[in-house]
Amino acid sequence: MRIDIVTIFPTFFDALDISLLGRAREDGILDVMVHDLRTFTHDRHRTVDDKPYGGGAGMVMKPEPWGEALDAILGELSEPDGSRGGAGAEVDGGAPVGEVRPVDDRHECVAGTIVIFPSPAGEVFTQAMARELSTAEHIVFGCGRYEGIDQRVFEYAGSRESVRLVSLGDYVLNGGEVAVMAMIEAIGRLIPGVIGNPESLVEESHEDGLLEYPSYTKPAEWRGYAVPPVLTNGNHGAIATWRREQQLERTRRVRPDLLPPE
Ligand code: 6GU
Repeated sequence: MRIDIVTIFPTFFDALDISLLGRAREDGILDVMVHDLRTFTHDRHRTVDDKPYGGGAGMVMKPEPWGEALDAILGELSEPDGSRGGAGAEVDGGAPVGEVRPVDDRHECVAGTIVIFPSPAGEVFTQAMARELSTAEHIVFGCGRYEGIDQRVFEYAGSRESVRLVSLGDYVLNGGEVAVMAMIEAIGRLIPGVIGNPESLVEESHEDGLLEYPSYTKPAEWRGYAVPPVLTNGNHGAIATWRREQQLERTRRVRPDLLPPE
């Protein structure tokens, strides 16, 4: 998978060299390129923001550097008839910006390139969305800062490729960088070959719609706390039943919203 990230804080993504994803990059499974949005400016101060039309607090990211960055990554529009010029710029409909598409279908695949703008105004990122995006050939992440990006950037990007606005959840971050790191980790670890033991992916929180069961290792007693006896008896049927009960009890207690309506 190829990933391009556009940001005004490129060093934020230095951490991608570490650990599991760093290995995937060395192995050629993941090809990540980070682009500094300011390299697509032309003024002395490398300005990326301006005051909002209509007034209001904060600053808005200007469209011109974003347009140039997207053209550099997606390829220039070379043909006057509007057909696509650049590498990876397959005609893919260009879904309307912010359109909510079904993500709970595990078999859905992403053809070609998708452009993702992290935004608290987007659809919420889920494990199902991570699974779907792990099938993409090419993901472009556009990290906004300040009060947001000029709306026309989303429309232009949507004229080139599929675009989605994606939120991590119902709270506010200062910019998209932390959200993109989280999304890349969630997506990257689902790409075949990134995780050594794919079976470890199966029994995780959210993969079966429930939270995961509690885990224990030696010693059997520690500081007066015992491991639940069912786990030490070697009865695999009883262990499976107990783990399922624990998953259901935990999910009912802290995440009842994940359970089907009764
Ligand atoms: Cl994706 N971006 C920002 N700025 N804030 C967020 C978010 C994204 N998701 C939750 N809060």
